[in-house]
Amino acid sequence: MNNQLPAKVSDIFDPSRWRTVSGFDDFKDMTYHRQVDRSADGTVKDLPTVRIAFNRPEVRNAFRPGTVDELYRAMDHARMTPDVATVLLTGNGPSEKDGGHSFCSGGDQRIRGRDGYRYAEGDTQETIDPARAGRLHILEVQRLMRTMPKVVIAVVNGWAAGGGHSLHVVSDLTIASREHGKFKQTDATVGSFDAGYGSALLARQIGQKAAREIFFLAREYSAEDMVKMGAVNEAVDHARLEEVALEYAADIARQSPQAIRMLKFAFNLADDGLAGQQVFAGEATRLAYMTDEAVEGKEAFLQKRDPDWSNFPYYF
Ligand code: S0N
Repeated sequence: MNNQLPAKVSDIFDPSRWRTVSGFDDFKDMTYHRQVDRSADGTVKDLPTVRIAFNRPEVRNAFRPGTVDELYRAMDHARMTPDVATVLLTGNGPSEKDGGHSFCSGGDQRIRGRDGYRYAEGDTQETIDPARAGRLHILEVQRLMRTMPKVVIAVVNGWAAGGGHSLHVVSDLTIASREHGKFKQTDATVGSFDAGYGSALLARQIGQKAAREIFFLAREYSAEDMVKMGAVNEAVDHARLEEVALEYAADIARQSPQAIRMLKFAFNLADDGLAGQQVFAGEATRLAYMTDEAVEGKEAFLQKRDPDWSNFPYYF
């Protein structure tokens, strides 16, 4: 375990509360931290929250394909870490260049080509790896956030624009900085459109008229505006944003992990159609495997006999 105090990556990041997650030292565009409790005797204990953050404040935390690869890796690692209950998704900064605060401003427009996104600045049609060209794989991250059995909280410390706005929409909860949290759906302004969760799920959350206003007019909204619309859970003093996010995470960690999983998948089910049903049903099947009845079915097969269901009623 890497127990060193991490570097201070944002104005509200308290290094004493975190350790850098090892195995992710190659990250260029993201940071990945695990919450810890550091006792006076030097003992460091992991707590059940991770912090995944965009780390390109000079471009308002816009994502390029490499950023999305790193985001996916961190999110998937959090998904598979059994003692992690909550993921805080946020942005580092502010920008050293102009002091601007940002959560995420969506796809990096400097590398957008006619056929999607170049992998990096300088890539050309000739040099780009075709397997990596034109990828909109931020949608894979959205699906992972939506289906992972953990609570994802968008901690909106600055601008949430374009594809960054969609990431807050797909998060389970959103808390935002009262002073710096700003929301603007710029997709249509730059000829882009998230016609999936970013728009349709937003309409389910806040209603059709409000969602259409956000997309069609591309206006700027404050954290307080978004709380009134029902798109944000709470507007918080900027200095306390990360602390409040950790209070949310502590409350979540007090609940039954099984109950949280089932509730998240139940909330998703109706809006996600058969894909939502599949995720919910997978968890129900996993629970069923833990019953004596399911064990009897498996044992009967392995013992080459008929199953005996007599101990298992059809009606409770
Ligand atoms: C965020 C905004 C409103 C902030 O304004 P502010 O504070 O005035 O800052 P600026 O001076 O504008 O910005 C500071 C510097 O940062 C650069 N920059 C900002 N955002 C980006 C960006 N997205 N890409 C590249 N650079 C960015 C500025 O250029 C500036 O740099 P310098 O100092 O060098 O001039 C404001 O910045 C803003 O409106 N940003 C653009 C927001 C935007 O339109 N984002 C893209 C929207 N589309 C997507 O995100 C698509 C996402 C996606 O992948 C997708 C998903 C589903 C389906 C389709 C797609 C698809 O790709 O099409």
